[in-house]
Amino acid sequence: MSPGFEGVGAAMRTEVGDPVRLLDETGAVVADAPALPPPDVLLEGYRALVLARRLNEQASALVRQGRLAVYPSSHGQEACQVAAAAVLAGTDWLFPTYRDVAAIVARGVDPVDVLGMLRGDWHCGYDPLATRVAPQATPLATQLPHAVGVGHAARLKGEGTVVMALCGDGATSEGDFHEALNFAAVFAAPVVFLVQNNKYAISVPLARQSVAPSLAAKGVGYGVPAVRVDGNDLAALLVVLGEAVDRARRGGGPTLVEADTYRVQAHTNADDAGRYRSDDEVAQWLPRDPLLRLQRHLAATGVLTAEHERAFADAAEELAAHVRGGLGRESAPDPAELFAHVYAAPTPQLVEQSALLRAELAGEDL
Ligand SMILES: Cc1ncc(C[n+]2csc(CCOP(=O)(O)OP(=O)(O)O)c2C)c(N)n1
Ligand SMILES: [Mg+2]
Repeated sequence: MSPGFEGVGAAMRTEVGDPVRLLDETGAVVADAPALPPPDVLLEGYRALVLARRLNEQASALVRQGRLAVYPSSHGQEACQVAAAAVLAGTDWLFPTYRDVAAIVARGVDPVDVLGMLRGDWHCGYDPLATRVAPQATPLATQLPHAVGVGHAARLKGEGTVVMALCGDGATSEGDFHEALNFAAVFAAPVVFLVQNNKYAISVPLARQSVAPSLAAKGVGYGVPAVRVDGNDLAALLVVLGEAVDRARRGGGPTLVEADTYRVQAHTNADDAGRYRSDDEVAQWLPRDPLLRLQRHLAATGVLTAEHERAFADAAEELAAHVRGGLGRESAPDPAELFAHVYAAPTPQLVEQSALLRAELAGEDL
């Protein structure tokens, strides 16, 4: 037996520990909690949550009005969305999925531009380089190796850039997730992987997705420090993600953060969640709502006043009106853009096809 060997039990230990939580469901600070973020940071975070919730509601309504093709709502996951954006510096990068519209907007990108993709106007309605937000990835986990590449390149150039890479529980079964983790670990890439474990991959529940002790445990095999956090506790998310970002910036490499949350609504408007889960299950999560929890905490500690609530509600309505106004206007995408940006230098075939389309659109006799 080699020195320090503690037995098979210790060698096999892959548990990451319970989710970090600072506020319980009533908004009270839990016993032995680490220091909370300052009250002004939490108040600003609550404002961002109110806006994110309103954005989710407005976008879902626009689908029903035929103004958006589809909307994967992050209702119930707004704390993850807000925290992912809040802990980043302007020079950092965010790599979002289709479900992360609220995180992109919390980072400061115009929601009308962001929602252009889900209206079907364009692949990406904002400038990724200017905003430092990668295009929303719909193929699961494909954004993760890209995120690691950007982080690794920044490190090689000596820049202090950190990359926040988002994905869902289902995406942790994809090869890209594992390759990204391994590469990030070996090269100490400054990447924070935030897995929003909302318990479903469309209709597939977590229990049919993975029997790993936790999704964070998947980091252990790659030597990536991993932590679980209550994904409906904005205070805990800000602390955990903030520490991971700081460590990455100092050259400490990647972190895998698993946020314990819940997809309150259907996968998208095209899904009927009633076919695979019970109303009782959903009802259990409603009191754990991230807005409610922080509101209770801030009200009980005298930080949140009625004036704040009014101002935040007004700001949320302003945001919703802006989204309605922008998406209410008909867009006129150029069909020939179909061929743009497929390759840095278009192939001869694409040039030819593009010319044919332009000629046809111009009414030329072909
Ligand atoms: C590579 C790939 N396989 C399958 C799909 C179809 N698909 C779209 S969303 C989804 C579920 C993803 O679940 P999860 O990663 O938990 O993210 P969530 O939708 O819950 O945010 C699947 C299977 C896809 N987009 N990409
Ligand atoms: Mg999921």
